Parts: sequence; structure tokens; C-alpha cells
Amino acid sequence: MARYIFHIDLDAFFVSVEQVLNPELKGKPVIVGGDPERRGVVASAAYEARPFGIHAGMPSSTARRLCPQAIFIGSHFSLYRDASAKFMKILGDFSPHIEPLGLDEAYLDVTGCEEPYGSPRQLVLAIKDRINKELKITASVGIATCKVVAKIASDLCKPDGLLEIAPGEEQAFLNPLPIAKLPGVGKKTEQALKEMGITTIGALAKLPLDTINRRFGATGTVLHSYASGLDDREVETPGEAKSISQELTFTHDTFDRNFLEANLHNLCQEVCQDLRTQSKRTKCVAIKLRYADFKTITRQVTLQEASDVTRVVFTTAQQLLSKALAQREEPVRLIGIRISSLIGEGKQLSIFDSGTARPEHLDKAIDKIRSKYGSTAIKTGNGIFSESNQERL
Ligand code: DCP
Ligand code: CA
Repeated sequence: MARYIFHIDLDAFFVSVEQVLNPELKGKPVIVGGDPERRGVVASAAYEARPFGIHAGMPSSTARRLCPQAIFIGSHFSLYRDASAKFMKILGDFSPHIEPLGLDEAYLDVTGCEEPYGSPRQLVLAIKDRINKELKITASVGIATCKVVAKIASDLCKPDGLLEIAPGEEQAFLNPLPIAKLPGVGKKTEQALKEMGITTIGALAKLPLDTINRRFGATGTVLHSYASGLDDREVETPGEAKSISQELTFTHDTFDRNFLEANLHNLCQEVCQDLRTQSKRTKCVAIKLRYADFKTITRQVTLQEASDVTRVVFTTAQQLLSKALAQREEPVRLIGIRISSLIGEGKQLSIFDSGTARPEHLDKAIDKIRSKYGSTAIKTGNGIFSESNQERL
């Protein structure tokens, strides 16, 4: 299953909060920011003021010159902080994987959470509805398989928009867009790229990586992958240990499913042992496959219930592997596992849990032996396999 990532951004945030408190301001060219008489700057502009060329960061005096009928209001930060807290709480009700960015925007990884709603789009509509009802503010949402594409999509559909970029459509969506739409491209980079004849995201993606690296160094690599719609950054919930991952590159590329599964099992055992050592459980399991042609995919799923049981993580990873292998028939050169959205201990054991209690005991016994005698000392049935075709990176 591909990832579903939302980028959610409230429209004209400071202005919208002011308009909720004073409905007379609705539909008018309101500007929240510093006093035009005192060299203040615009913090937020209503959409009604934007056709005049007004944007955040502009001197308020310029804004007044461009739009004399604009209504200027000073900032009230405690109001914006309260609205922001309510906004984040609403998002948290829809997915545990939430990464706030500032007061009025956030990434949400909803992979697996969309099922009860029917589709990611329906889930977005439910979120927008809650925000509308509880905050009386509109939001714009981008849906994509990665952060960078979701962010660009939400920006393009403002205000009160919803733009979904289907898996596989990323490059076609990005190609015609002006280079300044790519996160990470500021004024200076935009100018430097223009001097190289690059004005669209598509043109940047087509440029050989060497050329862009020579000019921009490591930043160039990142921009080049973003322009190609490639971004495997996770949605990182603050305060949580980010993730635990392990991967293995094979000496020879392989089609052999049993071999892949056996190695996947060993990797699961390792990450789960780490997880248990940290007294944590995981809510999210992802696998990574790199094919002979270096194309790399990740597939991830959210568990119904957090777990630290190797069997649970392995069974989930095995299902992801089966789906991925069914979708692409290419020899595999690397396999990896990542568990994320880690949460602390506190599981309440129920009397009905006897089914899962046994694997937990087995895990404990295996952890003990492996930590005493090393990771090759014991493997369960799934993991017994030749290790001559493995190379750890
Ligand atoms: N902000 C600010 N100064 C800036 C940019 C933003 O004080 N230079 C504040 C005011 C904005 C809030 O941060 O309301 C969110 O910033 P956004 O860039 O998301 O802008 P808006 O929410 O106002 O508008 P948009 O609808 O384009 O998101
Ligand atoms: Ca905003």
C-alpha cells in the first residue's frame, strides 16, 4: 500500500481568527499585521486583499498604498495559539501520525486510517468539516504519497481547496510548475536556477544530478529528488522516538521470495528486539525494497493496535512484501524494515490476550539468548536461511 500523506494548511489564518470574533469583517480586505504608520509589516492578508498584490512580509504602508480600502488590525497571538491548539487536536483525532509545522499547518500520515471513510478524499472532507464546524475557518489540503508533493498541492488549491495527486501522477503534476513552488527554493536559488535556464520543476528533474550537485552541493541532491517527486521523509510526531530501521543489501539481486521473507524475518526480529529494549511498541510498519534498476519503493501500514511482538510486525511486513512483489516483477537488491510512531509502555493485558502472550514469551526468550550470544545464535523457523548472499550497509 502506498503512503497517504496530507498537508493541511488553514487559510489566511490570523485574518480568519479575527473574522470569527468579528463577523462583520467577513468578505472584506482585512490585513492583520503592524501599523502602516509605524513601519509595520503584513502578517496575514484576507483573500479579498490578495488581488491587489498584498502578501505576508510586505510593509503595511505598501499594502495600504496598493489597497486603500484595506482594514488593518493588530495581532492577538493568544487567540491564534488557542485556535492552533484546537486545530491540532482535531487532526490528532484522525491519525496518530501528526507533524505540526508552525501554528496553522501540519502533515498527517493517514495510511491505513482512511479505510473507515472509504477513501483519503472522504477522510479529508471529514477533517475539513470538523475544522469548519468547530473553528469556523477553512483549510486547504493536499493529498499525496509524500510530503513535498502534498505541500505543493495544498498551496495550489487555496483557499478552501482539496487537491489529490494520485500515486504515479507526481511527476506529471510537478513538471509544468514554476520552480519557485518547490519547497527549499528561495529567491536566491530561484535566480541561480533561472541563470542555468531552469524555470520549471520538470526542467530541474530532467537535469543530470551531477550538474545540479556541482552548483548547489548536498542541497542540490535534495532539490533534485523533490523535483522528481521523490521524498521518503516520514511524518514525525514531536516527542516520539522517530523510528527504528534495518536494511540489508544482497550480494546478488534476487527474485527468491522465500529468501526475501527469511531475511525480512531476521530484520523484524532485530528491530523488535530494539523496540522491546526501549520498552516501546510500534503503530506503524514499513518495508523498503530497492530493485536491480535502483528504483526504491516503501510500503507502509498502520497497525490497529500498537505492538512489540515480532510475529505481528513480521506478518504485517510479509503482507506488504507480497503486495509489492505482485506489483513489480524485478529482482530485488535491498530489503529493509522500518517501524515508526513508537509509543511508550502501558499495554493493559486482558484475560483474552492469551493468544498474543505466547509470542511475547517467545520473543523475551529469544532476546535474552541473542543479547548474550549474538544475533546469529538463535533464529526462529522463518529466519533460517543462507547468509552468504547478504551484505550489511
Ligand atoms: N505569518 C506572519 N508573518 C509572515 C508569514 C506568516 O506573521 N511573514 C503568520 C500569519 C499567518 C500565519 O503565520 O496567518 C500562517 O502563515 P501562512 O503563510 O500559512 O499564511 P496565511 O495562513 O495567512 O495564508 P494562506 O491562506 O496563504 O495560508
Ligand atoms: Ca495558512
